[in-house]
Amino acid sequence: MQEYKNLLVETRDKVALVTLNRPKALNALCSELFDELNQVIAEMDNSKAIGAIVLTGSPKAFAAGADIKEMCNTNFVDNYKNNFLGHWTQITEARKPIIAAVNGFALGGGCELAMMCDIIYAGEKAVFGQPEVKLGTIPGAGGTQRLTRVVGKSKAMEMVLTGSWNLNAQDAERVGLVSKVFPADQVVDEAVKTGNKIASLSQPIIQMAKESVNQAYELSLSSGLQYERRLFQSTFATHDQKEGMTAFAEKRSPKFEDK
Ligand code: CO8
Repeated sequence: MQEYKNLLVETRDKVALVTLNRPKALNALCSELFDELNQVIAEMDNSKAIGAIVLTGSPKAFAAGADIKEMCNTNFVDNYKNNFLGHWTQITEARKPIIAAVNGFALGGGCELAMMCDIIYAGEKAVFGQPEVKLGTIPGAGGTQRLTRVVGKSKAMEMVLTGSWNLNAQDAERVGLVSKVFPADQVVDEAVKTGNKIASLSQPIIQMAKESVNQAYELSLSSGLQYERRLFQSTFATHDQKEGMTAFAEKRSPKFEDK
């Protein structure tokens, strides 16, 4: 497997485990790290051997935000011309499910990166926050948008406007930002377990299910329901739908063939 400067990549059965690895900067998201992340996610998304991706950081920090030192002297015109952060949301285009396993700080871009994933598991000491206003800027990759849709206006405003009001793991689970909280040393293993459970199912069906859930953030209810129904109907063109339902009727485990 290719070596990366800011990432560690390993496979665990059918799951790619991608670990942000810039410990001295608490995994601050510099451009090079993000380029590598986009590259590895695209590669895993296209790998037949991989059915799900787990993204994690260190015990102290999932990621403490975009790299402040790298961006502090950039200017508006260059950022605008180069569409700064434009490709940082590329991972949301992955077809395979991505599970964030968050320990420690998930601040600023770190919180936004976790929210770009499909499922978030958190360790008991995880902390989610959007401190950008304290740096004289605002969230730039979903902190005012994805966060608001999940936690609602009042909590999102409190987090974004004060910059110091953070959600701990338990509160993040209560409001639905995080789906489960685990002891810190178990969160990665639990995420990998869930990833392998997903990877054992039919990949085209999982892909359709992810695509349909994501439309809930883009479409009106009636359009979303229509989209869902069409994809549901499409599943009946697959081998795996026939196999899944036949196996149920025959009281045996299905053998999905990803077709
Ligand atoms: N950028 C660059 N370096 C960082 C960052 C960061 N975001 N966070 C920490 N570091 C560095 C520190 O400078 C320090 O380096 P050094 O040892 O060379 O001085 C090292 O990491 C360790 O950090 P601390 O000594 O500060 O560790 P503490 O345990 O004392 O504090 C904190 C931990 C509370 C997390 C603290 O480091 C902190 O407040 N960090 C900044 C958090 C922040 O403001 N994040 C938001 C950044 S702006 C942003 O994310 C914009 C989002 C844009 C979109 C991104 C798309 C995904």
